[in-house]
Amino acid sequence: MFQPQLEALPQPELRALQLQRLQDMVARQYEHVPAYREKFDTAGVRPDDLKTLDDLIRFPFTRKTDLRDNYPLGLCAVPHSSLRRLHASSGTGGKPTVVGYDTHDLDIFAEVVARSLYAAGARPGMVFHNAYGYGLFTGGLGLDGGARRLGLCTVPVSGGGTERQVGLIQDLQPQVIACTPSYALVLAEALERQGLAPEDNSLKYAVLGAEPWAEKTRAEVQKRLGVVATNIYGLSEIIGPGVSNEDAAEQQGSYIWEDHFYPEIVDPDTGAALPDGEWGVLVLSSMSRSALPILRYWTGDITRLLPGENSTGRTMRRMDIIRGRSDDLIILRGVNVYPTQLEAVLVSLGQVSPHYHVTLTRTGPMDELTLQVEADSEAVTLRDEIVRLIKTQVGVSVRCELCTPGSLARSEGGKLRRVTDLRDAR
Ligand code: DLL
Repeated sequence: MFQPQLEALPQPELRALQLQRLQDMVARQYEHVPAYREKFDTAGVRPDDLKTLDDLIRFPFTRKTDLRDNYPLGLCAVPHSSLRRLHASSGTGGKPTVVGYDTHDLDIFAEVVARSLYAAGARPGMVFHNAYGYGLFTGGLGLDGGARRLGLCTVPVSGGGTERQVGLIQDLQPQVIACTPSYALVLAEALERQGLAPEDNSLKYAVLGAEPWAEKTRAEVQKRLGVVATNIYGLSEIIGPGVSNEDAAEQQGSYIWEDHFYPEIVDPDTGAALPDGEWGVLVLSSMSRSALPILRYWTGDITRLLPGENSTGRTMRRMDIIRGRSDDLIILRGVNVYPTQLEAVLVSLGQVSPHYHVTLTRTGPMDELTLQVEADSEAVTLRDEIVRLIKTQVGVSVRCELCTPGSLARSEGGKLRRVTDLRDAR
């Protein structure tokens, strides 16, 4: 552990710390953020109603629309002159979401990312190939700050320029790499094209996140890059990467750094609290942020908290992989489908590359899902096999098109949009 005294804090102390930090946060929000005061008044709650952790459910959610309605910095709880960095989401329609950090927030950011990198296998003195985008996206600079805190030597290569990345990996011999899982596969392909076997590269640990990925993809990345791959999760509204990370020796769910981020799982339709172990929407409160304290943020990410003992001695709860976003959910003729379920089927087949694209169309009242995958030949039997497996394992009928290897869009280091929904464009 990077900070054993905190990561293994006895649970009663952890709960007491969380309560105290949440109480401080709602008091600050009520006093310094008019939009929160209004939300609390509308919900009929006051800061001193938060007497136990169970009282939290009486407080309102914060949603992406709250950040947009208060664009750019209306939810900021400190004078703007104390801000030291701004990040922004790319904003898929509408205004981007801007998040501000003061010195204290940047310290927390570095601390939780350092814990994450340590859990992922990184150790001081290692060389770190950071292929997350530097810039307004929190990935590049976020991992960078944590790596410095941990004592790594960072190669800030950022996203894109795959051939150059391969050259840098060969020349600078990094042990740790961070990028999206889809980009890890692109790099694996590029290394293979150069005739480099997995054991011929220096990489040992891969820290992958920023987009949903299936467990089967982990096996693929580990095999083809010769690494131990762990999941890093986070979102800019809460801090950026480093809300949680798996332990490399365990790979059984990501530890949420619960002294800073308070997790809840709620029903996607009703918002009602769900017990540990049940799948629902992850809701997070950033308890110790000073510039942008966010209460009960509706992440839209579907996961569950993993109950039970762990093998690392940490006392913080773990979360499972993100099955998808509540708004990524494809409802196809009444069946709920997450893109990662289709991905899992493809990867299990082994004969197709794990690059795929989903297009949703509507003919009359019927929704159609067309899955494009890359395969070596126009093998009809392979196409039929994919359709059959998706029918039996996911429960939906889809159309499948085989495409020439290399023809589908690749990740350039950023997030890859795998679904095009044309159903409303009638
Ligand atoms: O993606 C922060 C990040 C950077 C995380 C680098 C990990 C590594 P945003 O751009 O605000 O922040 O996007 C946040 O991305 O709500 C999830 O839907 C998705 N996401 C992030 N990490 C994972 C993951 C960064 N490990 C949104 N698995 C989140 C699945 C993820 N989805």
